[in-house]
Amino acid sequence: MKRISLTQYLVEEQRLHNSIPAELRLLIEVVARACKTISHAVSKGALGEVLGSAGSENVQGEVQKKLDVLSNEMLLEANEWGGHLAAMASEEMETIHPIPNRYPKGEYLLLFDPLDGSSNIDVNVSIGTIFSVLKAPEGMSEPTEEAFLQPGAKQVAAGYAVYGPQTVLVLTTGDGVNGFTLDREMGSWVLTHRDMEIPADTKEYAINASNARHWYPPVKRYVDELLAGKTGPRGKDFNTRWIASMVADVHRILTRGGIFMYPADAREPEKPGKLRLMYEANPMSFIVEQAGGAATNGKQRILDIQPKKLHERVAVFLGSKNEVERVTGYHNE
Ligand code: P6P
Repeated sequence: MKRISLTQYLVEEQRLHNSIPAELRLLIEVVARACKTISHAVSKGALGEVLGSAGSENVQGEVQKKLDVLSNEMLLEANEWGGHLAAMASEEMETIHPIPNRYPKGEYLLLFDPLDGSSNIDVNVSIGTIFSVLKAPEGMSEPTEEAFLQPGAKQVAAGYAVYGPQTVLVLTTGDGVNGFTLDREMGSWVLTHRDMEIPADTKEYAINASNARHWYPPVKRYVDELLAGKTGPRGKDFNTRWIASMVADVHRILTRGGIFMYPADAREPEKPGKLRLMYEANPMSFIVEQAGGAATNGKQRILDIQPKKLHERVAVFLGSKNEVERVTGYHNE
């Protein structure tokens, strides 16, 4: 089988769709290279003395793992000198990260969750990196947080790397979704999942069922119907999976369908959900929609949401279109 590398794919995409100018290709290749170094560090585990906590907290008030901090630094260092970015933002940093004056600035904004699913690091369960690319507003001299607050529909690229039995990079630049498996011997990303598609129907759902008593009625109704299976209104049995690593759950859905839900619930009524809009929900929603799926916050399309704050949270229902539309319909009744 002829192997197509990430670089060859990006060059051919540019020829076909004129959607990947040289600066964006450089950005994607630099992020992909950083994901290779993160994969290497993650796979060392205890041998690399990178497990455990860093003894600090992030802006979310979550304990940072050593690998969270390491991965964040790897992405910052890889991207700040290339001249393709105006600024960066990360789940692990309270404020935006401007490009140091000693380097040229570019026209793109890069947002990322450097290592999502950190609670799984120490127990050797798949984790991942999520990234989102926006264009900096025209004529912006010094980037501000406001420059980042664009609806997800404005993304020019989004992707994730899942560090599991294989390390796979999944990418969209607006013309479908493609996956690349890391060939560790050659150190190259090889196209292995061309034009990924999410089936419109599914028998598999992902939600943390331990929160069931806190769910609002539309979610309770939807999940109760799934639990009723063949004997209930859905007329078929369902299966459940919850990896507690969004990247791994989304990758399963891109590979074989399913619906992923992290709803708002009564535990903290003022909190719209757990997942972050800018660097978790938006990139994953762009990818899911490009693969023929759907993504809402229960009420509206996630990509249409106008962000108000860099680290704002959002409820997430994404995956197989017919299931996302059903549970969203229950919210809008
Ligand atoms: P819970 C990981 O911390 C994360 O942000 C997502 O990757 C994951 O889907 C979710 O939180 C898991 O949350 O409440 O089940 O631990």
